[in-house]
Amino acid sequence: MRRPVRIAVTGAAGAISNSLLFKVASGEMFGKDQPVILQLIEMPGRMEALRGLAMELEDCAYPLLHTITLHDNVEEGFNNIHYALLIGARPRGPGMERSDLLESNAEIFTRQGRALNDYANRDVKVLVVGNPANTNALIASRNAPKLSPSQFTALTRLDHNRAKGILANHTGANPRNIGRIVIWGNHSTTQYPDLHHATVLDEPVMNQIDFDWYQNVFIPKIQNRGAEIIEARSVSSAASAAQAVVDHMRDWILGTDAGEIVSMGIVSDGSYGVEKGIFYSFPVRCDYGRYQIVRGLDISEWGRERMRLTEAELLDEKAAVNHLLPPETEASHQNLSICLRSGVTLYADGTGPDASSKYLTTNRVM
Ligand code: NAX
Repeated sequence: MRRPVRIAVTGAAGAISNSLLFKVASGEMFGKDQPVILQLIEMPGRMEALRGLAMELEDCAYPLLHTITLHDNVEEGFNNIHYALLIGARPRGPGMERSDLLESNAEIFTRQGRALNDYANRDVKVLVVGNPANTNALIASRNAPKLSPSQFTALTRLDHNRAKGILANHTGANPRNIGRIVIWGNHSTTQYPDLHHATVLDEPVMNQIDFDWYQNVFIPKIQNRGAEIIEARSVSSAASAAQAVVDHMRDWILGTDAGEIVSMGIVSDGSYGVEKGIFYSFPVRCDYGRYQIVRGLDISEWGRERMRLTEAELLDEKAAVNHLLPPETEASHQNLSICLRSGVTLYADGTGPDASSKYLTTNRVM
């Protein structure tokens, strides 16, 4: 049995966490031999609800659930953590403009980035779920100068899984036999769900589906799936989002299946011509806690246009929160090549951010 890992979850009494925490505690995320310590964080007014949830977790008597601690602030909740699942965010209220939403979440994620910088384990791996997820990840990452941008990711796995499920339904294939789907860009309606590299039973998907269906039915369906679910059940996707969080983290830490590609929102290093320094969903492969962008996929002009559209939206979002992005972390986000040892940012000259820092030290046991 391994030593327990510490996992912080914000928005821990919310709908996604209500599904997620039971999966994490039962070993679905990091495996049946990995004990977990859950450091659960909520708003002060939600602590009673969180206490109730913690009691339910305790009542499941999960063998892997080592400890639960409850916190009403991130500075305490992020202490020594190895993983951060940033789910809590300010929802869009009536009459609220998109820029207001960006701004109010920017404050939350600025504070969380700083707290990760100051209190988390140096090797912490962060997944941002709360919307706007890509730009919230950027804000958190830019506010954590001691951490590498490659330690921050945004969730686009739900879009990836949606694409797989809907394609499986359309083709009659088992989702297990579908691979190499790519979600490019933002977790929003501008995302580009790309099936040009996807396969069903190792045969190209594009030979098996009608292009009109792909363009006019499939793509808008994936882009608008979140809204469709809200319309049907009056609340947003929760169980499927929790499953996507598990899949994202499991693949990141334990590795993707051989030959498989998954989609993760990560800081752009300029691959595929995407502007550096924004959090953009790319095709990646993971191995031992590292991720690497899958390079060399052929992109048609038709696909490029869609990639640029979602990139433009992310650049707009970045511009809207630019005043909250500290200039001191601009260079590490612009001049980055993601090293095979994830968690380490190399600058173009091959050095790390500060040769004298304890950057490479870690006390993570896994
Ligand atoms: P809920 O409203 O059910 O729960 C959110 C919880 O977060 C609440 O209990 C609230 O008190 C808490 N919270 C808010 N600000 C906090 C802070 N600063 N620190 C700690 N806790 C805080 O929402 P839920 O359905 O769980 O969704 C959470 C977030 O995920 C939303 O922003 C939502 O838009 C986003 N989603 C992102 C997805 C993605 O694929 N990236 C998909 C699912 C989901 O829509």
